[in-house]
Amino acid sequence: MPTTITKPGCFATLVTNAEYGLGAAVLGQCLQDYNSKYSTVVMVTKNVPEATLTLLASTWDVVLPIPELNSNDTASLALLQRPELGVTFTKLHVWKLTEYKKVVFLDADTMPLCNIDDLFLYNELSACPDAGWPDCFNTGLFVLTPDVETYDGLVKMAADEGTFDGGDQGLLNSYFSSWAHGDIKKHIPFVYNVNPNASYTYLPAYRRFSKDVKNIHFLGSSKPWHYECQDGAIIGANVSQHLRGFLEQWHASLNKALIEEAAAEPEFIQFRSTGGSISGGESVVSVLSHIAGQIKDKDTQREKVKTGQL
Ligand SMILES: [Mn+2]
Repeated sequence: MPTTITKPGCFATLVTNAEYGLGAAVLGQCLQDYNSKYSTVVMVTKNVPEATLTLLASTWDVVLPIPELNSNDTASLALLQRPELGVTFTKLHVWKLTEYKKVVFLDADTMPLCNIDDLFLYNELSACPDAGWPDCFNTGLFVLTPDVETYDGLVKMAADEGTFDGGDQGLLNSYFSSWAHGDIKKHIPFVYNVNPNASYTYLPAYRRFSKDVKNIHFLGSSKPWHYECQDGAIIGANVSQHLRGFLEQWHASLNKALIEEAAAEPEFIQFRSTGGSISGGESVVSVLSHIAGQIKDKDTQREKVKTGQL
């Protein structure tokens, strides 16, 4: 009988486009920088461009292509009738990573500020309270046990009942509904999932505890990749001081990931030989815009292929 090798655990995230790819590159880079002893798995869908996959391969242990919808099982077929749930459904794939005993899922718009391996001490389903409605957990970070039965149960619930907020957070809170008033050991401290965009209603607590923050979650529509950063400084006046610091840290990690990537890719070596140096601030911005341009070109190309323009 073959032995099933079960690995202790992994950090996982999901990337469905080039922008979130930049976010995941930073997340993977931070996990590496803080010497996580766990494997890292980035799940990618078919829309993710080549340049992004290359960048992710240098910052994550495993780049795992997953289907957006799996038409091989009945529960999934029911979901096909509800295309608005596509991305939600895709995130559920994390329950299929059954070669791992435990997974810590992190959104691609999160940024650890230190080693967060202690999250593996928690059991399914552990998460932090949502700042908007603390009786719900926020699904930007959660601890789970991969299991196909749970996956099927989640898919069935999504197909039968939908999700009350249109996303994965509503669905997961309905499925793991005992979280709010059940085992307090499944409540992860808020410092593991802090939104720096929030204009805090409890500012004294922010002042008192913000130095203990372990993981930043850039919630909402404005993401770190929407800000321009030059010579290590965020351009733009309407950014609060604490958000500015985290954004600059995010861009510094992205530059680090891009420099390592540039060093490994012949086309970037060519870029260097044409006069660009990748050690200084300004030139790092050039490398970034070079890669961003390449990502955009490939996306446009792909869009044209899809719509038959090319
Ligand atoms: Mn998020």
